[in-house]
Formats: sequence, structure tokens, C-alpha cells
Amino acid sequence: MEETKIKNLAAAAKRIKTAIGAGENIIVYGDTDLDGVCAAIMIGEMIKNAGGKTAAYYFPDREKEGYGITKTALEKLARLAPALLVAVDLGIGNFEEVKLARQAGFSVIIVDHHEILGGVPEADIVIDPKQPGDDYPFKFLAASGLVFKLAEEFFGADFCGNLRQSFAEMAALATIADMMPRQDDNIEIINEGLAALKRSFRPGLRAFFDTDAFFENDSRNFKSRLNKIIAVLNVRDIRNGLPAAFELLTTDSLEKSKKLIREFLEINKLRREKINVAVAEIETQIDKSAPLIFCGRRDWDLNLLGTIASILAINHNKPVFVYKILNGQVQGAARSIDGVDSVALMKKCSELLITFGGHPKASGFRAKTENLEEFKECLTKNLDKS
Ligand SMILES: [Mn+2]
Repeated sequence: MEETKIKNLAAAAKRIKTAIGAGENIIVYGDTDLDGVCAAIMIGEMIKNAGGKTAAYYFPDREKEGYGITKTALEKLARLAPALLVAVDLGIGNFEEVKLARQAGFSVIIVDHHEILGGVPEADIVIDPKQPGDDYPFKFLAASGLVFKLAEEFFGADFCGNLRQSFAEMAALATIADMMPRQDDNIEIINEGLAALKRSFRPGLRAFFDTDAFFENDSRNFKSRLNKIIAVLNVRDIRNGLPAAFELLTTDSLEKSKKLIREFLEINKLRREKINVAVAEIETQIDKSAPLIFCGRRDWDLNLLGTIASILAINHNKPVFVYKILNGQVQGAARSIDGVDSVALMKKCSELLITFGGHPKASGFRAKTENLEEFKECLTKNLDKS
């Protein structure tokens, strides 16, 4: 019997090869978190290794344009159409934007691992193990894990040696950073990737081990070192349209890598201070009798909301919804606890939201400010029921 494969993996590999062969413009579109960045890098390296070229990388600035495939992005990328747009670690909730993209002349491949919201967008090819009709037994690969599987399909027997190692290390880092369950395929990816990471050829990773000061206060334990690397790579700053981690993981200069790492350590220190201030501020105002924590501010940094929510969810063992107030809208992050699926919960209140999506324990949303009170009530009411 033939082994069950992730749905559309073969179709996507073939479509990308066709695009390379025909010299089509290929755009790699990724989320700005480490999973999105690693997945995008792997797609780019896949194209390069097959003799092709990536016409553009695009990472939406969550602060300015929101999460996912955005209208702003499509306007900026329109000059490249017709083109193949490969979206990684996002897209599964972008019903309208995918339609617009195709009208504008883009072929769209979505490689995502987030929860399916009632259906999938009308893209040319959708890979998401959670979509209907996907019989692959393991459903919890990171987006980078999916791209690793796609690379296996794409390269076939040529996927070995240094090439395979350089993909495995990315997939492992992303799987850990995205906090995917350490089961089945993920264990294999993590084991293979971490072994590769220790002798990485990538200057951006080598530099961590070559920067004497980097691990100085940590134990020599590889796990704690790894967590420190991931914390640094998770710096979400976007410069010149590219996430900081993308710059580090793709540079060919060891010197530049070391300089970037020192910069990221500084940024991280400031981040941590801001997070502590925000958490302390929220904790003074928590209604202890409420089944959830729900609050927002205008001056919070959007990139920090997920971490703030995670800390609060752990400290108080309640689902947490925190948001930044923008103009007439809010953008927020949700973190949940065992037994409460934040995506399913928001689905029950979806008429009050502009958009939402993610994983049961880690998700995001956008809403009009005028609907916030009602959204909170709806969440509370449905939580009480469950
Ligand atoms: Mn992800």
C-alpha cells in the first residue's frame, strides 16, 4: 500500500517546479514569526537549489497592515503579476484576499497549519493537514515542518547531505519556537534538525556558538542554549520589509551575524522590560471572578501581545484576550488553557469579529472597537456553557 501523504504536497512541488522552469515570477510570502520566517527561507532555498529565483519575499508588518495575506501587500506586489505567490504559515483564513490575489493575476499556493474556519480559501493549491480530505494522520506539524515535507517531495532522492541538514535545522527551530507538540513527525524533525544545528553551515547560526559572550551566563546544557537562540530569533522587528531573523538566517557573513546577534540581545532586553510592565499593569486590574482575562490598550506593542497573553494565561489559568487599540479597530492575541479551544470559542462570536484564526491555544483576532463589549460578553457566555 502506498504511504499516505499530506494532501496536495505533490501538486505544490510540481507547481513550483513548473514556475521555475517557465521563469515565472515567484513571490514567497511568510508570517513574521520564526515559523513563518524559517518556512519562507526554506521555500526560497528550494527555488534557488532548483536553479530558480525568488522575485520577492514579503512579510506583512502586523502593526501596520495586520496578519495574513493583506490588501496592502497585494497592492505592493501587483507590479509583479502575473506571478506565483507561495504563502507560508498564513493564508488559511484569507478568503477575500485570496480571491483578490487571483483576480490580480496571482496563482496562490497556501502552506498553512492553522485551524480551518469552515472551509478553505479558493487558492490554486492548499496544504493544511487540518483541511477536509487530508488523510495524513499527523496534524500538528509547524508550517516549517510542512515545508520540510514539501522539500522531501520536491527534491526526492536528491534531498540528502548538506541540503537536507540545512532544511532540517530550520524546521526544528521553527517547530520548537511554534510550540508544536513533541510527537510523531515533530520528534523526528527536532532530532534530525538539532543534530544538524550543532554543526550548521549557516553563518547566522554558527555565530551563536562562535560568540563567546552569548552563552556566558547559561549552563552548558544544549537545551538552555537552544531556548536562548530561539528567544533571540523571535525578535519580530521588521527592517527594510524583512524580519530581523530573516536577515540573520540568510546572511553569508559571520561578522554581520555576530553584530546582528548583539543588536537582537539589546532589543530583547527592552522587550522583556515592556512585557513585565504590561503584565504587572494588567494584573492589578484583573477581575478575579471573571472566567477570562480581556483587556487592551492603545500604547502596547503589537508584537508583544502573544507573550503577554501567554504569561497571564499561565499565571491565572484562564483564557486571555489582549489587544492593541488602533483606529476604530483592535488587533489582539488570545492564549488559552487546557480544555478551552480559543478558535472554536471565537467561532461562536465570529459575527462580532473582522477576522480571527490560529491554534486552539494560541490565536489572534481583529474587531471593530464598537463590538468589543459585546465580544467580551459573547466569550464569557460561551465559556460558562462549556
Ligand atoms: Mn506557525
